[in-house]
Amino acid sequence: MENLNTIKMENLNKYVNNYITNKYVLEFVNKSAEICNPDKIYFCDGLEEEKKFLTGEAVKSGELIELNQEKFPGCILHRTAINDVARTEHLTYICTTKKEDAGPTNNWKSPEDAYEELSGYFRDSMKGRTMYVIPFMMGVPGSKMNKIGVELTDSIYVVLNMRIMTHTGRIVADDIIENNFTKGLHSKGELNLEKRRICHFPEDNTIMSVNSGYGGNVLLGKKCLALRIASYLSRKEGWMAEHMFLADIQTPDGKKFYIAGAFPSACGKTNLSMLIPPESLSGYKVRVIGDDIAWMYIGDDSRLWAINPEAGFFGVVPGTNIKTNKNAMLTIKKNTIFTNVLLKEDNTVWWEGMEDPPDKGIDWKGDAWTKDMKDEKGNLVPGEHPNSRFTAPISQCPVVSHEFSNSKGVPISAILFGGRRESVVPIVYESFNWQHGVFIGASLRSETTAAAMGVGKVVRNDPMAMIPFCGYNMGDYFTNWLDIGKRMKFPPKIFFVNWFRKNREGKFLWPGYGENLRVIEWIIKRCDTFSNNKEKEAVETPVGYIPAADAINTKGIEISKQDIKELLNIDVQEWLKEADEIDKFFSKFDRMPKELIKELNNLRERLKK
Ligand code: OXD
Ligand code: MN
Repeated sequence: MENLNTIKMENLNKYVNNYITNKYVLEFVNKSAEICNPDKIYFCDGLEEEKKFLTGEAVKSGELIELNQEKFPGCILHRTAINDVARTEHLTYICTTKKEDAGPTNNWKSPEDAYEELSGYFRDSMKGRTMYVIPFMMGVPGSKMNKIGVELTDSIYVVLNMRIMTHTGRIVADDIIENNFTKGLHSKGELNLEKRRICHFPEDNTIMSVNSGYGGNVLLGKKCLALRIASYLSRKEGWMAEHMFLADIQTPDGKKFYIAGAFPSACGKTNLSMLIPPESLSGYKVRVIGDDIAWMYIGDDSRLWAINPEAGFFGVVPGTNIKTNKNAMLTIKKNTIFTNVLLKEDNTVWWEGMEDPPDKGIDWKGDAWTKDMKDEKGNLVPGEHPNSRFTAPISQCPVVSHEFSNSKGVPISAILFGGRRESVVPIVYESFNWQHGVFIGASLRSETTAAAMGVGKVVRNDPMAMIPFCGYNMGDYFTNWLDIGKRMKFPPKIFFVNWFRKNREGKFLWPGYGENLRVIEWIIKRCDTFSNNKEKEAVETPVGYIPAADAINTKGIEISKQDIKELLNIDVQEWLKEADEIDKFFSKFDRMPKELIKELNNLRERLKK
């Protein structure tokens, strides 16, 4: 093989199972091997036998625990290091030549400095280990949106996750044309938090991640490629890469609506995308297309179309149970990787709320655990980590939409932005138009969750739920949204939803979960161009349209008129303060589009009237 001539014999001798001939891929492997110095270089083919073989290796080394195969066929458990349980946003960088291209919301390093620092951390990091080469594809087979990457990693956990989350192996390798792929290099290194770095080089189409083994930091197809690198590319190429679920909703009279929704991490995208309709709305069918990422483009019909570039769910475990999300529970009964949950004595898994607690087990840290164990403050010790996860194929979900594998994607009727807000923000409101909708997305604020390490619980600005994931200057990102709007004749309507509003006693006002379909029903009616009573169902307020008094169907739930009123309440003084917070955030940007400043001024004027 001619291409192999360029590769040092020393590295060639390490090759196992190589079937790749693309010279650029081999060059990348070779160069990375020079630095990381693995014992072996194994080319993943993605075949079923390989999964068995790698799982066996990882079970032998203790990286994975095989679960009870009768009760959980094909399932395994992994425990991360205690200092490595969530995305580390403060150690995540966008490395562009000019600092202003990363913008005020990203950590920045110059590519030169970053490569130099990283080569130190990667030096000999794979000594005594195998480097796994994973060709992967983000997208839907046959879609023109697809992107290809090659991830090199020293973690079998990563290989097995990537097999679920993306399309990997031989079926992908043939599609790599020349140098047209994202290069991803990952090493667990020493899992040293001080030396952890998740670096993106959008100008070089490269990602480097070191000293972490946590999914969001190391499954490089997901947040790193499908959001950060893809968002950068989408700006150049005129499309959008978004942190959104995609759901297929069928009304009782058979109409179809596809909705996309951007909520920050751990705010219920997975639950909403596969919810079970309550009895009084049982004529509806909700089917999932995606739970985390959407790639959106303008179709020939001048509407916005979307695909889910992922093949798996990397879902949050706590709060998932038969009552809150039966479809997720059925999805994760087989071929699932659990991370940081409790291991029971019968080699099955448990987490708070899943079912009655076992008497004892081994907790996520690997320590013996009993159900009445308390910490120094007298609180019960949880068996699982608050950001424990499941990785499972989307195809296993009982309500997977057949559109999941449609390479064209689906036309979007409504975009939802959502956040976790105890007060101020009503349960739902609708924008006046696309530009105002972009403003609503850009001013999204939400309480932080356990999905990111070390941010505490605060309300933070999280435009379009993309603050941790936008791979370039967010001012330019807003301009991209506005530009896309200008290019569409039939843009989707844009809404904001907030399931988390509380009353004065600190209790949630809205039951949430499946009942959220009641709000979705109102949204759908607003999007239905053939519905003749939509005007009657909404009231104009300074922040947008809200449902009229009886427009949300409450048949079958106990909720007082007063609570509904509170859920829809817009307090002018609170909103003026909200506008000040938005203003403070917007003023960080040199590149804030003037249209959004105008929208902020308009909001203030409407509130003052
Ligand atoms: C995720 C996240 O894992 O947003 O999806 O953290
Ligand atoms: Mn996410």
